[in-house]
Amino acid sequence: MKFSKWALILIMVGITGNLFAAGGGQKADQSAADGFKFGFMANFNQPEPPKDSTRMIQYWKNELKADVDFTWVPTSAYTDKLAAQLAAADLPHVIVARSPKDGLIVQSVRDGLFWPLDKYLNNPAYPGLDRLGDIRLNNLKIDGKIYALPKERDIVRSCMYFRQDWMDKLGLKTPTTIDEIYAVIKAFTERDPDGNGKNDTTGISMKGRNLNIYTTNVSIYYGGQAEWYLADDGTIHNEVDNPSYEKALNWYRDVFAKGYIISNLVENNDEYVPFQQGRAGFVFTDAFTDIIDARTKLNSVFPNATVGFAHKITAPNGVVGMKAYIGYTGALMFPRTSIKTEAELDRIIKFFDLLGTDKNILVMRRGFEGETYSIQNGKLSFTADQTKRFREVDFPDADQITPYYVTKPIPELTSDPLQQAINDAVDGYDGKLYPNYSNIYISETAVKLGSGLSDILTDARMKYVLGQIDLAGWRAAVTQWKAAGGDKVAAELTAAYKADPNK
Ligand SMILES: [Ca+2]
Repeated sequence: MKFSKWALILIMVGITGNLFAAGGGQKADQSAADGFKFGFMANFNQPEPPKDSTRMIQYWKNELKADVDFTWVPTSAYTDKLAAQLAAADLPHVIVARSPKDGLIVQSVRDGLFWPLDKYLNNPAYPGLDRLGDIRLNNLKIDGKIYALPKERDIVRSCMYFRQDWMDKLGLKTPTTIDEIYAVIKAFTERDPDGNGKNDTTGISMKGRNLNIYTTNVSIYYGGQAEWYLADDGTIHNEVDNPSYEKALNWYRDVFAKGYIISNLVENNDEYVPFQQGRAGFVFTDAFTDIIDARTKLNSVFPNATVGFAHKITAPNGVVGMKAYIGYTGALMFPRTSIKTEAELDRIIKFFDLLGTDKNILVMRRGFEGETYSIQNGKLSFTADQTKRFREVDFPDADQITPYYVTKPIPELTSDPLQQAINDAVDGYDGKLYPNYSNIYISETAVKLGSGLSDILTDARMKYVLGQIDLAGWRAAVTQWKAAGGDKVAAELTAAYKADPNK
């Protein structure tokens, strides 16, 4: 069934009443097959905004029957543009929110500007949306409800990479515990892994400002959890309350004192540089993609050097775990100013659910078989040229407009064994993922105080690792931080958690 032009205009301007219900229950069930129009404001990263003639937009129009009126805004200008449009209450049916929990969006949600989506989630009638997963969706909650569909990204991101050629030379195995990590960085420092007869290498390279996030990682390797975690008593605590956190700090303090980490930790602003120069052989990271970048840089100096990685570290309590990354880069939101009725919302959400079928995910992820990928023995593969055509010509900025971007309907092969090992590690990760409860709930105190509050811990953490203060000094800083707002943040996160009917 086709809508008349007038009906389409009614939908566009959002003054329609119960148009879809008027067509009978049958009609509402036909997903997007009838063809319809909606407006969509999104950011783009390519040099030019995607044209309506691209394969991507033609696919939406011809195959998915969605005639979308896009407003493309350069990523660098997007946040200001969205703020202006929000202030004017002039929004299309769908918008990208680059930071869907920043103050302006949270206030707009509390003012009733956006539709809640909870009724579509964990709902068997929307199997596509179900693929987005609870971790991502929980991280989008505002006051216990979900108002956004995540533009999904990986949740499994914490790992470490190292000079595999040094490991091989010294007879070391991929580390599986914090003590084995220690053995690697000790050997990289003390056993001349580059074989030049000089005492000129060390273990860890790190940016000084990243000590905070990689103290969390080591705390988890000692059995801790994410930065803000749910304790057994049902209240939310900061990691500094977990005994594993002091163990992690002591680990770094010892590593620094022994010289198993770069000596200019405080000033170092680029963890790649000592690694690339062959001065350090081990790097913690929260992005698997860094491994490939690091290898490229390393091989520009040492063409024969090889890189390995580890991501599954077993804590003393026997648990393999890592931080759950937030799992999205921006999200799609649905303004009430343009979508006037639940029936209209149903229709648009059905479209985004339809994007979540295997077939449509594959199209938005890799394009078309024979053009930008091929399938052999049930596995998908593609060349660098095909990827370039997909990203720059056929499906430019596809990752800005689809919720589904890291879901792989078909296993994917690459010709690079290291990249393949990374893909397999991410896809096959079966350890624990610890959510950060400050991603799920909002503390007004944390918003108000911003980074000024965490600076207290950041300063003390570094001083303790460098040996400039003792344990009593660290604990005094924790007490100071709690009094300055840390306790209040914990209380507010706990209250929000307890008030959440869907926790
Ligand atoms: Ca040496």
